[in-house]
Amino acid sequence: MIIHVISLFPGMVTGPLSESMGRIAQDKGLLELKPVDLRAFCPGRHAVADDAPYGGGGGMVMKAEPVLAAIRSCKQSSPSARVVYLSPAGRRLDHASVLALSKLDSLVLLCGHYEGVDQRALDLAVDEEISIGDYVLTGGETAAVVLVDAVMRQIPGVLGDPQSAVQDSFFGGLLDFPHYTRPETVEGLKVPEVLLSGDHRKIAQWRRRQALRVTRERRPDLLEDAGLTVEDRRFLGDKEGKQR
Ligand code: 4GS
Repeated sequence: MIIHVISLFPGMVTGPLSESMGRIAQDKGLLELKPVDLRAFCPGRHAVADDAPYGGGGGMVMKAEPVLAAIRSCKQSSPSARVVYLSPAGRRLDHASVLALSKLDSLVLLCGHYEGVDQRALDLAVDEEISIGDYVLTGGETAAVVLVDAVMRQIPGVLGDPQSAVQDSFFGGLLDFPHYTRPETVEGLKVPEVLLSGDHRKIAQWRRRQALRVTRERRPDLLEDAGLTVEDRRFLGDKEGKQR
């Protein structure tokens, strides 16, 4: 997958993604991150990227022409790329949209700084706006890192163990079950006995039930779409498949 990242501070995106799984995904050739320095598309000796807003008020607005030129230069090498602008006004990122994005060949991520980007650039060249949550960042770069991180781990071959992407939270619509590793006792707290039993059927059932319990406690809203089995419902004490 090719992901172009257009930003005035492209290192804010390439830096974090050059470590850990981002490094591995790129070294394996499964993710090609292409930082695009918006400054290179700003004209004049001072390469001005932003200007005061029409209508007055505080802050600065990123100029339309450099943004349009940068997006079009990405589209020259990736004509079918989907252009995404990271913004709190976008549709909230969730597991379903991450999965859908991971199936694309190429993406262009536009990261705004300051107050935002001239609306005309968005109207002309952006396919979709995506938000990573209801809060305000200083720039779209950290949001782009979150999006790329979540998307790349769904690309087949990025995770060493393909089961990891399948088993984690939100796959199957439930939160993750608790995990334990050595030693058997930490400050008096023991590993649940069943995990030492070697009985894989019982362990799978315990994990499923823990996931159901944690999800009911913390995110009961998720149970609606989790596709619960009859056995799941029986465990939750939900005979009619309704009352919880
Ligand atoms: C987000 C967000 C964001 C909005 C960028 C104000 C600088 C900032 N982007 N999800 N201008 N939340 N962007 O806060 O994506």
